[in-house]
Amino acid sequence: MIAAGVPIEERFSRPSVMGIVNVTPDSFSDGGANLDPDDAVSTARRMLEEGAAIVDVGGESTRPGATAVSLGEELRRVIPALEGLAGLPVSIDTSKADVARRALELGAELVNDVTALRGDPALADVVAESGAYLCLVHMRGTPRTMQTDPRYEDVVSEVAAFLEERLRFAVSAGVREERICLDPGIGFGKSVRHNLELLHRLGELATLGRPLLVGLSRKSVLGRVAGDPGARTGTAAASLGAAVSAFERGAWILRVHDVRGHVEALEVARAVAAAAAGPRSSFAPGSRGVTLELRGLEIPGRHGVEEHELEREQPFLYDLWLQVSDAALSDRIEDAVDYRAVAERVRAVSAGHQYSLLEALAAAVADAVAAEFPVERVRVRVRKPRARPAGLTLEYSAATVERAPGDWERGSRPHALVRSVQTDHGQSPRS
Ligand code: HH2
Repeated sequence: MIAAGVPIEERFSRPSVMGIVNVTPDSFSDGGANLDPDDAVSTARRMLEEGAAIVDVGGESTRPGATAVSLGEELRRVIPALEGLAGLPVSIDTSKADVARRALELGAELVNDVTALRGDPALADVVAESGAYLCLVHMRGTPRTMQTDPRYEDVVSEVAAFLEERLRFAVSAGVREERICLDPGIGFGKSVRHNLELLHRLGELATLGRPLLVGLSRKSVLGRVAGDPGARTGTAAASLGAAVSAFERGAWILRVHDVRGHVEALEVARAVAAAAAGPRSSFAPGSRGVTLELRGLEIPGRHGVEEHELEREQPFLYDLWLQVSDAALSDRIEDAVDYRAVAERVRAVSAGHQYSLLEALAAAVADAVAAEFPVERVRVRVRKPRARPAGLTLEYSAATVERAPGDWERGSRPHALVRSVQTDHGQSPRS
C-alpha cells in the first residue's frame, strides 16, 4: 500500500480524517468495542466508507494511567484485524518495532508512534527500510505517569523544540523528511491549559515545515472545558468543534473516532478556507493528471535585502512541482513539459531581475512557468540555504508559491515559510 516516493502532503489532502480503531479492552473511549477482530474490521471498513483517508489500528491503550502490554499480546490483538484489512489504507499505532514490521508486511503505510522513536531503538530502522510514513508525537513521560502535574515554561516552544529534535533524529536514521508528520500530542502529559494553548498556537508548530496530525477526539480536555472537572472523555460534538478549530490553525490530518461527522464538518471548514483564500492547491490525491517534480535545481543569483547579496552571487535552490494533464502521457516530448526548457526559464527569470524577497522570486518563476508551459498548476519553492540572519544559524529560508494559468490576474498571493531557525544557543525562536 505504500505509495512510493509520494510526500505525505501529497498522499493526504488537507484536511484528512484518520479513523481510530483500538483493538483494546481498555482504551479511554472505544475500549472493548473493537477487541474482536471482526468488529475491528467492520468498524474500519465503515470509517473508510464514511470518508476516512486512513484507519489507525492500535493494540495498546495510551490513555493516562494505562499499563504497557507485551509484544505477544499486542500482536495477538492487531494482526487478525490487519489481515482483515489487507489492501485498505491502514496506519499502525505502535511503539514496537516488531509490531510495526508485521503491520507493514501486511500493508500498513504509516507508523504512528506516540513515543516519537524513543520507545524501541529498532523502530527507526524498520520505518526507514520500509519507506513508510511516520507520525512523531510529543509526549512528556509515559502514559502511566504523564498526567501527574505536567509543567512547562512555554508549552508550545518546548513541544516545538522536541518535535524538531525528533524530526532530525528520524531523518538522521534514514527516514525521508517528506514522509514524516508531527503531532503535538494532545493529552500526553499536558494540563487543560497546556492543551488549549497548543491548539491556539498550532500555527507555530506548522513553521517546522511538516504536516501536523492532531488527535483531540473525545479527549478529556473537551469534557473539562465543557464544565466537568473530572471528565475522562469529551462528546462527539465537542470533538467536531475542536477539530475544525485545529484545522483552521494548521492541522492537516485529524485523528478521530466519529468519522462521518468530522468529514462533513471539515469539508465545510475547508470550503470556507478555500473561499477566503482564492484559488488553492489542487496537489492532492484524486486530482486528475500527473505531477512532475524538479527538485534542488541550483542556480546562483544576486537576490536579497542585504548589500553583499546584491554584489556577490550565492546559491538558490528551486523545487518545482508541475501538474500536467493526461494529454502529456502520450510519451512524446512534444506533448509534454520539457524539464530542460523549464530549467532554462527559471535561470532566465533569476538572471533577469534582482529580487529582494524570496516570495517575489518564487512568484516570478511560478508566473512564468504557469504562463508559458502547458501546466494545470505549478508550485515553486525557492530556498536560500546559507542565510545567517542576525548571527543566527538557519538551515534555509524558503518561499513557496502556487499558480495556475491566469491566477495572477485574480490576485492570488504567495506565502512564505521560514523553517528550522536555530540560535547559537541551540534554541528555536519562532516568528
Ligand atoms: N492519541 C491517542 C492514541 N494515539 N496518536 C497520535 N498520533 N495522536 C494522538 O493524539 C493519539 C494517538 C489516545 O487516544 P485513543 O487511541 O482514542 O485512546 P487509547 O490510547 O486509550 O487507546
